[in-house]
Amino acid sequence: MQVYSYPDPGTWPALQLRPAAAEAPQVAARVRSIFEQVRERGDAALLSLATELDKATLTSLLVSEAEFAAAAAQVPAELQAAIRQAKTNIETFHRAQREPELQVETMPGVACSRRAVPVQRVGLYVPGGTAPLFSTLLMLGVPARLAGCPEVVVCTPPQPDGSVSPVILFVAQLLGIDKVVKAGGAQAVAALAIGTVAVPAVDKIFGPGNRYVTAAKQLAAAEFGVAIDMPAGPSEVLVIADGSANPAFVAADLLSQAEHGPDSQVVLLSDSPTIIEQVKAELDRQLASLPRRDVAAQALANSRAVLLADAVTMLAFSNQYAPEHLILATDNAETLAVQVVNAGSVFLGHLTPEAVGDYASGTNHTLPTSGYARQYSGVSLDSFVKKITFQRLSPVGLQALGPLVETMADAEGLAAHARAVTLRLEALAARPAPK
Ligand code: HSO
Ligand code: ZN
Repeated sequence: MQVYSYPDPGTWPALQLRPAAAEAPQVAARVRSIFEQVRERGDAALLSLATELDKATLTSLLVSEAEFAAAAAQVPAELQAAIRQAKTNIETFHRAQREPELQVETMPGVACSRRAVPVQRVGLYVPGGTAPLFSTLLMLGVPARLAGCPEVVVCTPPQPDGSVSPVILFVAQLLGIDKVVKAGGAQAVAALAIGTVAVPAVDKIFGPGNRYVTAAKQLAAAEFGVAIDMPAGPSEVLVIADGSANPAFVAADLLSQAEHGPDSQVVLLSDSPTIIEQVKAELDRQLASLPRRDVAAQALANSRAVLLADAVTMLAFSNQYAPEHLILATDNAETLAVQVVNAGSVFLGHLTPEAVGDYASGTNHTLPTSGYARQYSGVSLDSFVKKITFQRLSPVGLQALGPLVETMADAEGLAAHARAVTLRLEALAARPAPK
């Protein structure tokens, strides 16, 4: 981890560059070619890409009933209980996000309303590979179910033996999801966007993934008329640690992001040179005992510690970086939190590791990365609904509003618009007056 001391704000953008950005053009080209293959050969392309990229020879793309039936017995009771509690917490937080139908009379006789309606077909991408992230299925499946999305399809990469992690299947069953497709990476996103025999095309694709998945989602959104939750890419965390921080806790938090992938990024900001030194020492110490130390070490090589003058400067840096996860490892976290304007999810104080949000506090872990926290929110119940507006005019409403609309339509030179009102006003005028 490189240390930068009191860098001039003019150099901050260079320090805030995400490692993935540099390779974006090659990734985009590869993803485009995968979309072509899926478009041309459908399920056959998914099967051959599973062999090529996941090293899995599949007999079927869909998880079978027998595979579902065998799943729960392979999940230890303790893990099942933890998953059930996490599901409850995520449900509690996301259910509270429901909004009642909005009904407003803007003028007498002009009734406007807005109702949340579920996105009808959703595709949930669950990362697999070296670490099958069943927690992601909870984070996407729970709000999809609460929103009432009628069709839910899960895609997740097969393991080399052609199976899907039993924990993922256990969670799918808990959520009542029976369509799980053994497809990962850009090809899964392509299938969800284009549709194949095994994989229905969907209206919106959700889920985090590596840069191929992220690039595929962006292509799906740009050229295939599919919505995406957000460009969620390699995971990242920024920790603001002042003199009150516990260096071992901070190092553990940094490593918990670093172990996600070699392109993950972790950033440490501190106003204390001592804390930076202690965290660095802890990183070395803790790294040695991690099973995924090779991955974490590569991510750390791309990562930075920045010594800054004070809390105000650290927050300015963080807001400019717009981290996916922001940990405020300070005694006065609440005071700092008020000043956060760009971040996906924020973890306050010394006892709130990012890991609790990744699994079970109740907040969603599908969050904007790569600086998109400047304009995107993380996944929430809202991500699974559209808000449809309705309006109805009574005779009184039309008589009040109609003449204004005629005037405005005339002024825009749109005579048919004006006539749509005029004809109705004339019909009203011709009616006998109500007794
Ligand atoms: N930190 C990841 C989510 C995750 N962590 C899943 C563990 N499992 C992206 O926010
Ligand atoms: Zn994580």
